[in-house]
Amino acid sequence: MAFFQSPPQLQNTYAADPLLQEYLALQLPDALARFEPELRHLGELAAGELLRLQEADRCAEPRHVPFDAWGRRVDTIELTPLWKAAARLAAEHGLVAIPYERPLGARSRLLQLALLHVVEPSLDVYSCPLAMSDGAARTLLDLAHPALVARALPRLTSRDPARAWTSGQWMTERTGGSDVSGTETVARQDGAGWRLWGTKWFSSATTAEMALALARPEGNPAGGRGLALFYLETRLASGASNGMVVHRLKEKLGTRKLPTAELGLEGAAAEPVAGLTEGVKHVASMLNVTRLWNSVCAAAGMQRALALARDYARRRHAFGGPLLERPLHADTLAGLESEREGAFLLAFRAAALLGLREAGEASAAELLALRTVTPLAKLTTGKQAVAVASEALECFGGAGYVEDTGLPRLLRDAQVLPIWEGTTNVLALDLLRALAPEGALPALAGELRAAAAAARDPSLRAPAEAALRALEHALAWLDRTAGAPAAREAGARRLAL
Ligand code: MFK
Ligand code: FAD
Repeated sequence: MAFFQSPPQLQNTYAADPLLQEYLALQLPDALARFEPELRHLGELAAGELLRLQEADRCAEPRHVPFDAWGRRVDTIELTPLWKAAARLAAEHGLVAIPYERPLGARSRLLQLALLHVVEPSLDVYSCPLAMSDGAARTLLDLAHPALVARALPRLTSRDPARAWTSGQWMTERTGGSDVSGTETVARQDGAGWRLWGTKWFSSATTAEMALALARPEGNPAGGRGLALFYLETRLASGASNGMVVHRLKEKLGTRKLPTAELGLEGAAAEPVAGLTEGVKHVASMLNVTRLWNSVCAAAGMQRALALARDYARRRHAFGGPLLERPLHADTLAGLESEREGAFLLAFRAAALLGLREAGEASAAELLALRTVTPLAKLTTGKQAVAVASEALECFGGAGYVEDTGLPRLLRDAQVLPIWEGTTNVLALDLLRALAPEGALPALAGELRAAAAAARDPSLRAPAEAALRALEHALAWLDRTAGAPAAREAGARRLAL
């Protein structure tokens, strides 16, 4: 009889993730029993119904319809079926709402991101609009604009799919995404309100109902500080477009289900969120939340790739037995597992610190640690995600390179993680910025000391102790480069990694 290889199978993504279970048992000992059925349910969907939809939907892509049949400009975006299911599921399970409902106080972020971790790789990057919605909610609250909070927060955090909104984050322009100081979008006063004119060059999830956007109020000076942060809704009450046109959707290497548009703002009505300057500083709350999501999604993507590779290693035989019994293949998988465990723990430490801040329970040292751990987590896990996805694909041999196995998507979707929300270099420079205030380095050292002390098995203290030694070197290096900004910038990535 001819041989046919049995394909990799995914198990319930909560039940088959011992690290996640152990972590939650440690962090939420009093609450896990209450939320475990939901985690298990999402794990079942992720490995079952959603995965089947994802596979069936593999070749579907969002479509931009610029005009209706009668020539009217409509700019609708037709989404893929999985995206519609993802929008419902995300609202119903409170994937954005939980940290604002705060059922577990400071630990609510852990619950939210654990649910996300379980299901995210089966949502075809619907995490992108969710991350930006969470970021927008956090930003409106941090900037304390009561009217906008009252209008948008109930929508962004709604558990009713018919009421829930998502938000865009419109920063990048043709002039730059890392450096937004050359932003060409202009805000012009129109009576009591403002209108935006310009082009946003990468606008993801163009279907969002609102956005936070950078623009330069007319007459403001050039440079970053002359930008302001604006709130706008994408449709008017009539349903007509709020002065926007979709020029086209980008044709991208990955994230193919995510509509990312080149967007024209042609007099879009908008409202300043926090004054008429300092837009970059004001959008920082959003950046820090979406960077956290990026880290958790990176860890989740690694776990997905690894779960499939591990299962395949039991099914695929070579040289007389299953691949899993070949010592070198088993060692390769173990290496990947340690990468994903590190990524998971780093991302969730950032989440825990954000949760403390949001509950008003963070100490001064924890606030400083949050500011450094967030870029560190984003830049590290983004790089790991690409390397792990690449190695995991190799674990399938040629099958990993063949589209209808569904595996190449893992690598394509991972490749965006180090690029958007700040490239590796930009985040390394952000780390220098975050380390500048007095107390930041001791706060980071405190994190590592706590990690070393918490290790139950003494052999597990070694990585934290090694990191502490690295931090001492970093301190010495920062001292040496105090008067040499170019050397400091050149070494920023080495320092961070
Ligand atoms: C998988 C799903 C998850 C993710 C989905 C997301 C999809 C969306 C995709 C996107 O990519 S959206 C666009 C994301 N864009 C970026 O991430 C921009 C990358 N560039 C940077 O982050 C630059 O560092 C930055 C634009 C911030 C540099 O601008 P400036 O004008 O040179 O900044 P400057 O002067 O250093 O900082 C201005 C103020 O902001 C300073 O405060 P002060 O005025 O008090 O001194 C900074 O300290 C503050 N700041 C900057 N970054 C901050 C911050 N504060 C807190 N946290 C930060 N991260
Ligand atoms: P550049 O800034 O030109 O960077 C080019 C290279 O220069 C990079 O390697 C970078 O690390 C390096 N570099 C830049 N500055 C420095 C420095 N000072 N020191 C050392 N190296 C440096 N943006 C939005 O605003 N909203 C969105 O919804 C959105 N969605 C996106 C979706 C996708 C799929 C992608 C790929 C991008 C999206 N972006 C979005 C844009 C994204 O945030 C930017 O592409 C990113 O921030 C990098 O900006 P850039 O493309 O202009 O690259």
